[in-house]
Amino acid sequence: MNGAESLVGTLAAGGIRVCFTNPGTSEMHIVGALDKSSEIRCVLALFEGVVTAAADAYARMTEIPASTLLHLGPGLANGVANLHNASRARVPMVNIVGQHALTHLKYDAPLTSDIEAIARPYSKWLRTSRNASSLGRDTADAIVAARTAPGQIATLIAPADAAWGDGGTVVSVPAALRPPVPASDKIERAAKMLKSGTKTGLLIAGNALYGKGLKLAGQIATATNAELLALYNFARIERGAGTLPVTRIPYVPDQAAELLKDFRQLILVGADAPVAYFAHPTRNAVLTPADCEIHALASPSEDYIGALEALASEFPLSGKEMVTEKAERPTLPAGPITLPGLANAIAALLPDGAIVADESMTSGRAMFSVARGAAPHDWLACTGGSIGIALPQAVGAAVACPDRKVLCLTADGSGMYTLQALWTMAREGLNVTTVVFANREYSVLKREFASFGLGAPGARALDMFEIGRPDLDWAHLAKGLGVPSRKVTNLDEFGKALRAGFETEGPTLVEVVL
Ligand SMILES: Cc1ncc(C[n+]2csc(CCOP(=O)(O)OP(=O)(O)O)c2C)c(N)n1
Ligand SMILES: [Mg+2]
Repeated sequence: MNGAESLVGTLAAGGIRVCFTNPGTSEMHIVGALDKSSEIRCVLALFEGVVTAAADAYARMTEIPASTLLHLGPGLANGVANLHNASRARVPMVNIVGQHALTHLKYDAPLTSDIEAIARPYSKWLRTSRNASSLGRDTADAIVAARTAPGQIATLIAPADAAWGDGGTVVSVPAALRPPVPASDKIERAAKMLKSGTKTGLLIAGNALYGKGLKLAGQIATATNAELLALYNFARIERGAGTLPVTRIPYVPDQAAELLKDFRQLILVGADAPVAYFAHPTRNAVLTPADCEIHALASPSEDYIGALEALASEFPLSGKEMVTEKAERPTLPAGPITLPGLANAIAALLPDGAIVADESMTSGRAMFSVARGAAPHDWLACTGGSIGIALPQAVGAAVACPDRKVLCLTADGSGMYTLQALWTMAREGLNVTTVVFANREYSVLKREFASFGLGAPGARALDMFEIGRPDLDWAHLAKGLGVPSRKVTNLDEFGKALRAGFETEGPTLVEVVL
């Protein structure tokens, strides 16, 4: 077999079932090998930023890496912003990036670039294959690296002559190893902190925010009165009626500091200590009080669930009932569009088991808390602050979980970075309902400008914050990309359109004119 066939065979042998792709000439033999493989579903996206965010969300929902297929340096570079978000989400991912035949590099042909230099900042594992006989082994190593806890981005650069050359073999991939449980002194210190009676937060991340991990964290919180916290930029949280309440630290630094001001102890499980997204000339970057003791119970490369199991064994519930979110669906609002009204409508109509990909920005600040008592669901956030994630995230979540409804909440500015995702939703018939909050501006940037005391923005600044003139017509853009859509101007229409979206097979889009 040729190298490309060994690459694809090894991906399949390593349990990879999906490849989000945007290939080019240098990847043709890999395309040929994918063409013959019935084990890997290929999902084409029309921009690489869609590819990488879709692979990210797929991994958030399945804990299994997706592969990507990207064209040389420029293709990879187009995908880098959402690779940044994926690296912050700490997900597993196997990128396959084509390279010219090694014999071709000396010509410095137009598409030649330093691919390793582009990949390095976002790849915990990076290798350029040398020849066909090494491609299978390199692919297996990439999968092992991607699955190394908590999940890593592995980038394999596959030269065209390695792909078309003979002598490839499919290499078996060892089962994923469970990461190490933190040393006992780390667990003992956390237990001591929790027994002290001081106000303590358990700041959890990764797989501690859903399933077994969240239940264990909830047991500890119930038994000790600690509060479960998540960073604003969490990857995925299981929430809604019957789930364990987790408080999200707000984005706005003053609000975050206010929330955290009484905590004297913070125990981190896979999470970083909370800091402001940006520096400010006069405000603290660190969001916890100066005298707050911070202890990393489990670092990102350790076993969060193992750590929580060990800690929970010190805190039996002893008959105490776990506090869970009460079912609380708001009544469906009517009348003019308001942000609370939109939040209530979404919480009222959210289907059981929905996945919410949230980049609602300033329009959605209240949505997360309003939906706490809605039907049980998973919520995906933007982990790295690089906007343009939610639409492709919805693609990845829908491919990962075809039996669940996906709600994509996107602001109009953010949505424009990766609106090509709508085409993939249409092409693949994905059950995604997209809501676009069309406020015709980069609203958050106006707020940021004000937060620096820069006064009223002048005409040139306003031109950088306002995205009207011309107004984006999302309903038409969606139709042009194959997604049925509606523009709504009041809450009655919004409720109807949202409900219809959830009931429709395949994607729909609702443009909310604000
Ligand atoms: C890749 C990237 N480019 C630029 C920015 C800077 N930025 C942050 S928010 C924002 C605009 C957000 O506007 P929109 O999505 O419409 O949300 P709104 O603030 O209007 O609610 C921009 C340009 C960024 N975070 N990431
Ligand atoms: Mg906007």
